[in-house]
Amino acid sequence: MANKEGKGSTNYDAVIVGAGFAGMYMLHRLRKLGLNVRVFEAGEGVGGTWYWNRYPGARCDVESLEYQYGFSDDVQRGWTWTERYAAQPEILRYQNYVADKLDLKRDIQFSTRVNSATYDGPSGLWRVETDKGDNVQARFFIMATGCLSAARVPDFDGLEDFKGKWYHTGGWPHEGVDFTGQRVAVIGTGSSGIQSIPIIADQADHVTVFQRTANFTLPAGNRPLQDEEIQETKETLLEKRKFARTTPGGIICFEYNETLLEEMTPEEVQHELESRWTQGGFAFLGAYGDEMATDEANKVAADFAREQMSKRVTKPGLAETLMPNDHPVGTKRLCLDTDYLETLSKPHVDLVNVREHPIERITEKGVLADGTEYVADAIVFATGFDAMTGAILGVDITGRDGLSLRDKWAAGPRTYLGLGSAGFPNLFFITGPGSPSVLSNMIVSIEQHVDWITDCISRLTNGNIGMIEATPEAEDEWVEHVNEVAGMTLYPQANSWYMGANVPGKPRLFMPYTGGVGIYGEKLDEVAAADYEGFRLGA
Ligand code: N01
Repeated sequence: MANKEGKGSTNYDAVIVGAGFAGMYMLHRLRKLGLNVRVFEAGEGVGGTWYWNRYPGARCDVESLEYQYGFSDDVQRGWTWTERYAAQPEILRYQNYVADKLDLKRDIQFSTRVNSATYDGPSGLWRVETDKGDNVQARFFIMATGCLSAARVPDFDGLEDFKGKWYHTGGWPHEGVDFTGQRVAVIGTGSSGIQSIPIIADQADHVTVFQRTANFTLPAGNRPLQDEEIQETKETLLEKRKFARTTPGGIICFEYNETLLEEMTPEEVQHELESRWTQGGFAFLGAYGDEMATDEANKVAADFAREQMSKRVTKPGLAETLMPNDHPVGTKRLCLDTDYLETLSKPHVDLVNVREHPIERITEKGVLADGTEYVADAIVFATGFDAMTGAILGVDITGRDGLSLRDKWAAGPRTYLGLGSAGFPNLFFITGPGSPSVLSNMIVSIEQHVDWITDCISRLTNGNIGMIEATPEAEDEWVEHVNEVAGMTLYPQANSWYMGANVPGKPRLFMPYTGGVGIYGEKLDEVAAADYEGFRLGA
């Protein structure tokens, strides 16, 4: 199937958009099939999320021994992590190590953004156009654009008047920013704000933090890794990854307790909450089986979390503003921090609650909220992303019979298994909406999808089958199932980016699949074993 014209031709077997973890592994697998592949990447290097998010304090919230590829013993043995939670520079170095080891960069065209992709029915090819004037064709078109890659600065009036410098955490300058001696305004208290504020406050003369929603945060407990645990992982990683794929979150450093709250004694509950809080990370959301399912059970964990958080706040009167009380714990992404709450108690850091009185505008000198102008030399927008659909719909995708994906998804994303969408033949999403994705260890979910897509393309190629497309019926059923399962959890209660709630006008629906990586993987296997049931295979 490889294109006879070879590299440099405008015809490819597959075009992949994005060279983060997903695009890199997809490229590797398709090349192994003998396909001629082109990857387009907007950044100047590989890395995706970890290429763009260079803000101070950027760190993964999944442990590094698990947040790495698990498909090659050779690759994993050649890399040694240094910290329990790797910082962004180390993860980016790792990605470059993998890209070089597998010689991936020769098939990646950097500094190139894909503008549009149009399916041509008669030829069965996708025509892909980029901002650098490329116009290429490919049988398979694969979106490896990540779930949190369309950075969003809210539409504040007056930003163009601001005389200082401003930054978004998701597009941080590569040379870094030195805030020494400055007054800095930080807008947003999600993971990015909570990670960056302590480091910014270490440098700046004064920091004003604008908080719209107080978030649950727990100490990350970061530390250097010990030689023994590194070695143990090297010996067992590939085996452990098989097991990770059977778990709800693709993470094995903790287990979800399936016992319901009412079946436990108060002492047992306290023990579970305490030990998981101390462990740090998402273990806290698995203290008992109904923690994310009922308000009553969740409240016990939320009260515990608030109590622990309060202990860390020493500035008089501050704790009340910092206590999250408008959403169940875990329904907005849990934050892991290092010294966040302690930092807010420092004399040169002020917290402004903009929940009741939203930011009115940006002025020449700073930020205006509730009639007060907060003067700043620099503004940091830690305001998040148009999550899960933003990067996909950032490309103007047109499928069969002129169907626009933007139109089709106007009321919310519709996919079959998060992998494909009816009306868009041979288009695959890696960790698309409707798959576990952001509720899991992303690399486990990426590998799950890439392996499935590779097997699928191999089946098509070997069977001389030109086309695969989700059927509308299978898609309708899957969308309904995703909604139904989300409805069995507390997740839809929060105004979160999982729900699209952070983007004005975006349809509100819970986008990831809450059924878990293991159950979802069984479904993927069944579909493939039934010769891609729910998809139409054609000439
Ligand atoms: O973005 P967010 P993020 N006025 O959307 C506020 C992953 N990640 O970049 O909550 C005032 O969570 C907004 O307020 P509200 C991780 O999955 C992981 O921090 O919408 N405030 C919120 O406080 C994470 O969840 C890591 O009311 C406004 C903040 O901006 C995801 O990326 C590190 C506003 C945005 O928080 C996104 O995190 C970083 C407005 N107009 C990110 N608009 C780790 O691995 C928005 N906000 C640890």
